[in-house]
Formats: sequence, C-alpha cells, structure tokens
Amino acid sequence: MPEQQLERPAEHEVYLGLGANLANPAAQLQNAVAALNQLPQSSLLAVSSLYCSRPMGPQDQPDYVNAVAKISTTLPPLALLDALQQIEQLQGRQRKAERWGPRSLDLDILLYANQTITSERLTVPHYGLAQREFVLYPLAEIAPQLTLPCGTPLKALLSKVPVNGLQKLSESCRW
Ligand code: A4P
Ligand code: MG
Repeated sequence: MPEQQLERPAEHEVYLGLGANLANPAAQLQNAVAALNQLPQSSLLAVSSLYCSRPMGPQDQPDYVNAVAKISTTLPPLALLDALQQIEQLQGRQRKAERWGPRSLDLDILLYANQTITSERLTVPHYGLAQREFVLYPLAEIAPQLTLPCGTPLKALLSKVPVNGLQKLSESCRW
C-alpha cells in the first residue's frame, strides 16, 4: 500500500476582540482568556492589557472592559465562530433585542489572517474595527505594525480615531 502523505492543516493568525460590561466584566475577560487558551486546534499567542471604555450605543449602561487577543488556529472561520459563541454562552451571555446593549461577554473575530469574509454569519474584518477606539488601541498594543487586508496600516486608522476616554483598567472605571 502506498504511504499516505498527511498534509498538516494550515495555521492562521487571528485577532479577537473581547468585551464585557456586566457581571464583573474584568473577571469575565480573564475567564474568556483562560477559555481561549483551551480552544481546540489553537494556541493563544498574545493578549493586550484590559481597557476600560465608554459604552458605544445606549449610554444608560455600564462602562465596558475591552481587550484584544491573538491566536494561531487551524479551525476554519465558522468553526472558530461556533467555538467563540460557545464560550459566550458558557459565561452567561443572553442575546437581547436591543442593539449594542449590555452583555456579560462578547467575542468578535476582528481579523482572520489576511482574509476578507462576507457570509450570512460572518463579516471579517469585523465591521466596526476601523472606527472603534476600544478595538484599535488594544490591537495596536499587541500588533503595532499590523496592516489590514485592504492594505491600510493600523497606524493610519489610529491617527483618525480619538481615544474617547479609553484607559487601561484602573480603580476609576465606573461599574
Ligand atoms: N457576526 C458577523 N461577523 C462577526 C464577527 N466578525 N465576529 C455575527 C463575531 N460575530 C460576527 O453577534 C451577532 C452576530 O454577528 C453573530 O451571531 C455572528 O453570526 P452578537 O455577538 O450576537 O451580537 P452583538 O455583539 O450584540 O452585535 P454586534 O452588532 O456585532 O455588536 P458589536 O459590534 O459587537 O457591539 N461599547 C464598548 N465600549 N465596548 C464594546 O465592546 N460592544 C458593543 C457591541 C456595543 N458597545 C460597546 C461594545
Ligand atoms: Mg459580537
């Protein structure tokens, strides 16, 4: 019998956005990082500091804690999304009708290698990446030289998006 050639599945570098503003958000993010460290077919490569950010959307909700993580994975994009949604569910995420309302954990795929994905369940790069200070600054902390699939350097986006009160997590964040 001819020897079978086993091809290794390709590894992809992926950036994930983490956000929470309910049920001890800093602990939610720490638990999420622990869960990302256990993702199948994946390795956790880097995690930014935790940041405190003003809520985008309805203002009658607590401040958010946000961070960005980098993983290397052989999971295809939709399998990764399933795994991330499972982590959200395990941490008590309830999906409500209100857009941009409060949540115990939100995990977004910001970038999946250099891919552009437009499908019913997934838009990558994440549609809000270029406008959100709570995504861009943590991303720049762990990947300052990053260039988006469209060719725009991350630094060019940062120069257009004000900090808007974003700060590394401290006692002055309000919950
Ligand atoms: N989906 C499509 N593309 C993606 C992607 N790249 N990553 C789909 C993850 N999911 C993606 O998401 C709704 C659907 O989006 C998913 O089922 C998936 O198939 P969701 O998590 O159920 O709903 P959502 O997060 O409430 O919706 P949306 O519009 O994605 O909200 P955002 O953009 O996540 O914003 N303020 C601060 N300061 N910090 C925050 O992190 N987050 C939000 C939520 C509002 N305000 C915030 C923050
Ligand atoms: Mg989301």
